[in-house]
Amino acid sequence: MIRSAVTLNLIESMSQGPWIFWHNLEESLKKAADLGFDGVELFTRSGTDLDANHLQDRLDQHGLQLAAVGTGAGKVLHGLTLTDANPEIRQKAMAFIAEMITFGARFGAPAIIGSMQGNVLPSGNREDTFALLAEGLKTLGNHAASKGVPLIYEPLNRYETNLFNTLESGSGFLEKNGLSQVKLLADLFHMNIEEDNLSESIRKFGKDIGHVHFADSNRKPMGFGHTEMAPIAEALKEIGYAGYVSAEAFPFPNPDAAAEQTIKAFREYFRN
Ligand code: LER
Ligand code: MN
Repeated sequence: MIRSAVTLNLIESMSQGPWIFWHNLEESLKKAADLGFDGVELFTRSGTDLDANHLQDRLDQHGLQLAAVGTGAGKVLHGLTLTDANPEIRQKAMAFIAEMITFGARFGAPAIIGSMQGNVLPSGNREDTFALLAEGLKTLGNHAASKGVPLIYEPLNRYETNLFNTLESGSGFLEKNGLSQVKLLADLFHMNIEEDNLSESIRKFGKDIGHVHFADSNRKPMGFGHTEMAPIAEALKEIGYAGYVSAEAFPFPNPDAAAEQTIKAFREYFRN
C-alpha cells in the first residue's frame, strides 16, 4: 500500500526550502496526524539532534511513522559531500550519513542521500568522482543493511548535481557497481525537469524505487503546478510501489494550506 508523508524541517537556522512544516515537532506531528498523513519525513541538524525515545513517544502518540530522514544538513550546514576532493571531508560526510542511518533505522526509516552526493568539480575527473560516490554508497549501504533498512540515493536535476539526473542513469550506476542495498528516490520535481516521460521511467526503473518525493512541476504542493499526476500514480500502482509518497514541496501558500493540498492530492490519486 502506498503511504502518505509530509516533510518537517527542524533546523532553526533555516527558513527557506521545500519543506512543508517547520521547526515545531509537537505541533507539526499533531497537524500531520489530524490531516491523516501516515508518516513524516524529517530534516534535522544531525543524527543525534533528536532524542530517539522522545520522538518514538510522540510518533506513537499520534499514530505516525517515520517515513525517512534527510541528510542534506551535512552539506548545507557543514559543506560535506561524499565526492569532495579532500579525503578528510569525505570521511566526515560518511560519518555524518552513517549516524543519520543509525538514527532513522531505529524507526525503520531509511536515510536519503540527495545533495550530499556532491558534484564533479571543474578541476575533477568524472570517472574518479563516480568511483568515490560508488565507494561511499557501498559502505553506507552495507551499514544501512546491517540495521535492516535500505539506503536511498536521489538523482537530482542538472542545476543541483552533474552526477546522475535520471532514474535511468541512477539505476545503471547502482547496477554497474553492485549497489544492491541502495534504492532510488523518484523526486517528481527533479523528474519533471529531467525525464522524457515520468510514468515510462517509473515503469522501467520501478524495481529500484525506494522512496518518492511528491511535488508539482514548480516544487509547490501537488496540484499547484502543471504535472500530469494521474499517469504517474497509475505507474506507481502498476509497479507495486509500496513506499511513501512524501511531500517535499514549498510551504505554499503557507504550511497548513500546503499540507491540506498535499493530502487532498494524495487521496485523489492514491485512495480513489
Ligand atoms: C532533496 O530531496 C532534494 O530534492 C533536493 O532538491 C534538495 O536540495
Ligand atoms: Mn527530493
